[in-house]
Amino acid sequence: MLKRFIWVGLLSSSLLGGMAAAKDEAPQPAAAPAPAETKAERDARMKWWREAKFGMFIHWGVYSVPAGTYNGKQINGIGEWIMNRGKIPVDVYAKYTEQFNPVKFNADEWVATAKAAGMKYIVITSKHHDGFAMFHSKASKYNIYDATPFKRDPLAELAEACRKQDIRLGFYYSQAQDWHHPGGAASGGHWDKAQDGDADAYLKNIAVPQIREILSNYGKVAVLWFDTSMGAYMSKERAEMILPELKRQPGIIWNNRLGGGYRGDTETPEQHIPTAGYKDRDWETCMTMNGTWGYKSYDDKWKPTEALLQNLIDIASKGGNYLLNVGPTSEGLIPAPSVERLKEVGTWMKVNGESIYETTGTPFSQPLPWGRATKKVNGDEATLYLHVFSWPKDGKLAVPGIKNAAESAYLLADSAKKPLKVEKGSPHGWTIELPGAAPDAISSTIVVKVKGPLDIDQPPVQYESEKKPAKKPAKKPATKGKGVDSLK
Ligand code: JFZ
Repeated sequence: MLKRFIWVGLLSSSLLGGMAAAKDEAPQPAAAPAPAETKAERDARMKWWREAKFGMFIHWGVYSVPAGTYNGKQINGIGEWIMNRGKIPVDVYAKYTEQFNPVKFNADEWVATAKAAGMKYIVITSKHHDGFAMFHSKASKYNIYDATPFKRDPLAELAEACRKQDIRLGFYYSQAQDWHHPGGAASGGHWDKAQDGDADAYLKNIAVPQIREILSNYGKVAVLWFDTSMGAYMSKERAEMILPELKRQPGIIWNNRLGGGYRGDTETPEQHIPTAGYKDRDWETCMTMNGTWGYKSYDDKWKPTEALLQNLIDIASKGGNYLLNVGPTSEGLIPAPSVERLKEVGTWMKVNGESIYETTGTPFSQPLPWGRATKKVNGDEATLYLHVFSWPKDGKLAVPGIKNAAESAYLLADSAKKPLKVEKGSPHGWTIELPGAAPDAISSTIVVKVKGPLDIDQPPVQYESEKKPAKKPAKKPATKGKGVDSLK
């Protein structure tokens, strides 16, 4: 009896610990589905995504009309949650559609903005938790084509622009939470009788048909980004009403937030960068540029370009992707501070993109005091990219533990590739001699070519997914808009 008690205690504390470590991700699967493809097939399917490294997240919907203010009051939390946080009645919120006329929306410009920033793919909200479809849906009139003066289908226009500019397009779809259609789930529970209804009917008549629409009517869809499974709401049976629809897009990549025990293709750490990435799992950190996903007129806590760029480099050095968000206005414009920052990121990427795209994570298991590293390994040859955030004052960059000889080294910003002197340390490591001034104020890249398999004397790395469960489960911060996916 006692034995069993201890066992249960251990089990639940390790479960909780595991959840705390993976706090932003969907609950781990009870039973993962049998792999339907070989590793080689999976690698081929994931190839473009793994090489892309950098994408644009777009949260755009009717919430851009209230833009954070309801009844003259600023509503706390992330902008796209205003209906829930403000407990706005369904019919009152639906009235915002009358004012939603984003005539300044220009799909070509949005895609060009993403492309110039160095982004390779876009993921846009086709329907967020507020239940409003940003496309011409036949399954519900509550969509931008039928319910607003705009009378256009932004997803169709974006799909066309992405095709023209060679950018991959993906859709976010809130499959469980829907605060408009009867039977949809709502974090914290329904606040309006109009939301009550049969969940299976909601799945059958709204979510599944709309997922079918977005996967059928817009050409190639590269990514399906589910969100907030709402624990028991998205049961295995309900998830399996949705899953067959994915077959409409061979090669599609989907994330770990469907629910029902399905892990999907990608982990989705949100608003943070894991300390060492995930072993054997693809992952993508999604992040806002200010404090909200959906537009809020008064949120101007913009992260400096330096932070955005160093995040991108940090993520690449850990083998992940960066899905950086913009929240366009109800006029259809990406806020100027976002555009400005994306331009600056693009300027850096033009020079340094080679050190990000198609790279894999750092070969060093320990943090480098001056910055980060990425690499490309090609058979018996490797290229190391050393990303120097803090330029050494004495002009000497210490690279610890490496045993390989450096064949050549140069600054990526130097088109002449003037060789840098690399001195061998004892017993291992290099000292690279650098010019006095950093070529880039935020991060300068040094390219080092190496022969033979990389050989570094260092302790083993500990991945995010291998972390020991905490003794005590970390208490979840009671921040608004957080902890939703882990709601059971
Ligand atoms: C979800 C959405 O609710 C939010 O509006 C936004 O779309 C974001 C990208 O995803 O937000 C979440 C989901 C899960 C957690 C936190 C916020 N979580 O598990 O901590």
